[in-house]
Amino acid sequence: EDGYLAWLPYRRQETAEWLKRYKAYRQIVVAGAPEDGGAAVIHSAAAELARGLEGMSGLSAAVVNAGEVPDSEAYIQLALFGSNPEIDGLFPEAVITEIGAEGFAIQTDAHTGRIVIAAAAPAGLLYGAFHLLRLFGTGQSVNGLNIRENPVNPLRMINHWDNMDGSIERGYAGKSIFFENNRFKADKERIRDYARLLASVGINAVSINNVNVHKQETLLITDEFLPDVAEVAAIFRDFAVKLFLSVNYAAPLEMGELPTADPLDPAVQEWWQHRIKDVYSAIPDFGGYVVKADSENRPGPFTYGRDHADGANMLAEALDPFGGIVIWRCFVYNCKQDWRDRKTDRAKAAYDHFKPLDGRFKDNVVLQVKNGPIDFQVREPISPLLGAMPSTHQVLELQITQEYTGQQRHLCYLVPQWKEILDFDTYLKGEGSTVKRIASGELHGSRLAGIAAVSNIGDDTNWTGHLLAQANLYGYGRLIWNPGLTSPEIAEEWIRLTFGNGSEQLIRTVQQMLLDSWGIYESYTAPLGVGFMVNPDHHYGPNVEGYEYSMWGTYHFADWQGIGVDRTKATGTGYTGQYAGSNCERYESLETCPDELLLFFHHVPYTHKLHSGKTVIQHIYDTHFEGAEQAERFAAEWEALAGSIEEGLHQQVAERLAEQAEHAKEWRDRINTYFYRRCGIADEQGRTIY
Ligand code: BDP
Repeated sequence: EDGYLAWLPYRRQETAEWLKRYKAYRQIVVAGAPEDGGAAVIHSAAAELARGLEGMSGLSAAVVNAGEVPDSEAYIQLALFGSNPEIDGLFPEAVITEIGAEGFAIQTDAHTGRIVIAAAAPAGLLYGAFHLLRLFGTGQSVNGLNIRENPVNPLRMINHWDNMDGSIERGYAGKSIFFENNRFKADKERIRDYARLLASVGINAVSINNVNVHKQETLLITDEFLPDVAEVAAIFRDFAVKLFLSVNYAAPLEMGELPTADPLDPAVQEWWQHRIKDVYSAIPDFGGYVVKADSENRPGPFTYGRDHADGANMLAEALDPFGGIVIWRCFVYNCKQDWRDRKTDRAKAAYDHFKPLDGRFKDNVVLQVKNGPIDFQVREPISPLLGAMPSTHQVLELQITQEYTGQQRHLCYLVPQWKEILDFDTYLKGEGSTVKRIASGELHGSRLAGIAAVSNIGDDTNWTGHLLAQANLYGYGRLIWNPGLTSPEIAEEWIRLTFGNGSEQLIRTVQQMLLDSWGIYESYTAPLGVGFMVNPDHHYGPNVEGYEYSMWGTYHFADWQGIGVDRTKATGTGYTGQYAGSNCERYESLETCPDELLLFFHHVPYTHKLHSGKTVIQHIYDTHFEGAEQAERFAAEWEALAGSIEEGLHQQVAERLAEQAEHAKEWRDRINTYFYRRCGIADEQGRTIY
């Protein structure tokens, strides 16, 4: 056992009860598969069912023809609506209309015990198959099933930050599974396994190269690499995942083919049209381009005095005839700012750049907005840009890779963080204008919408380095399919599928560890929403002043009297003014600003009293002592599970948890000592501060 099979090991179910319940289901029948590409997706669905049932039951299972199963036997049937009148007859008309392009219905036929998975299109059958396997795998009843599911978010995407030299920007689990030595990897088996993993949690789109597009990756859209891109796209296609590429905005220039990349120059427009035609002849269902422009030294339309709408629309125009889209990132700010300047606020940048452009983007452009205004910190407020452009399509961007949350050496289950983000009320259209309704496109009636997130996988055998970090990839997919699922539910599913149903103690212990982990990580790192305090560049480990005198715009302004960034309208940068409704006042006022974000919005004395009743400085001391203790508790709790998990798996996690416990102490001591020396205020409990 090495974790390679992730949550799809289809472990042999040990109990007699399980076998009694499910062993009848060993034959899979496909009714009415289409001739075109969809047949491959249905094949993936049927093959997965056979594989899963065989693994779990320890008995043979197979895909068979309809005629081969006697009517009296229970079997699993995959069918597209409209392909078979008998199947259509099983579902009320209303159900058939309710199921969208990617949704599915699952029903148990009371007479025969047959389970029917029905959908409007092949992708739905694939998702339905994985859903059913999840029910089997977590030991739930399949009697009288009456399930109807549609994904809440239309675009459910993973962004890879993989470079063609094989490295991964912000990757913590080995090298790229796509590239090595500036080419595609010859062996693509692993990509196929990855595509299965993605499909199993409902992901439908993937971009395979870094948003920072360097010289070699610029060539991905040329004849040199299009055959490889097409091969990879075909693998993903079998699992209903659409392929996208990140492109270099200055490609025509960098490839030496034109003297400019000005989006309003007809030669540039023609150049892109030409390229895009080539891409679509290689990959007819290509998704489109992801673009990071005019950000962190990447080229973009600003060079030519054009704005982001000019820039995005030019690409959109060229993609439109083929049904492609442009995913234009809003992570745009001045990364060369003077740290002495207290008025320029990086947090304000995305809103200031993009909000005025609302209504100017073509209909096949979608803006990708990071969840927070700064950069994937353990705690940030919600980006005020989300939902603030009612006439523009938007997708929410999350980060699965744990760049600022312990780099997959620390345990940090991010689903609770994402849930908070999705449940946040923006008040943009009155009460209930939550981020999840913005992301899904519902709030503004947006055609292109959804969620994208930066991948946390690499070629480490267990995909994510830290085995328990697999729960973040799993949880991301499950949560964006249905944001109504809870963090404990998702955690429990993942644990049961990964480790089996054998030990209740294991399930409860790991579940609680996952659920506590984000809060614990937050407690021993940067306090009260202030962010950063990490080592520059690689971002691992504590360094309170690592970014304090740099040009990246990420400061905490700690001095001997106080700490925090004044972002109020009254006396600060005015960032709070970007929020709608009562959020603006809530953050503006010290009385109502939530404790956990206090230092993001306000500069306060160390003696300022939080709502919790503690002073800021005592809160810092307490949380850091407690956090380090909790990290130690993780290691001990995991130790106690030694007998109930395969040794290999147990060992992997034990090593990481030991490192976390040690490293949490370093965090504790560096942060506590820094603040103690700055302010000279003793810890009320007299603990050792160095
Ligand atoms: C930051 C990363 C950087 C990325 C950038 C981005 O540190 O490596 O290039 O975000 O999102 O979080 O473009």
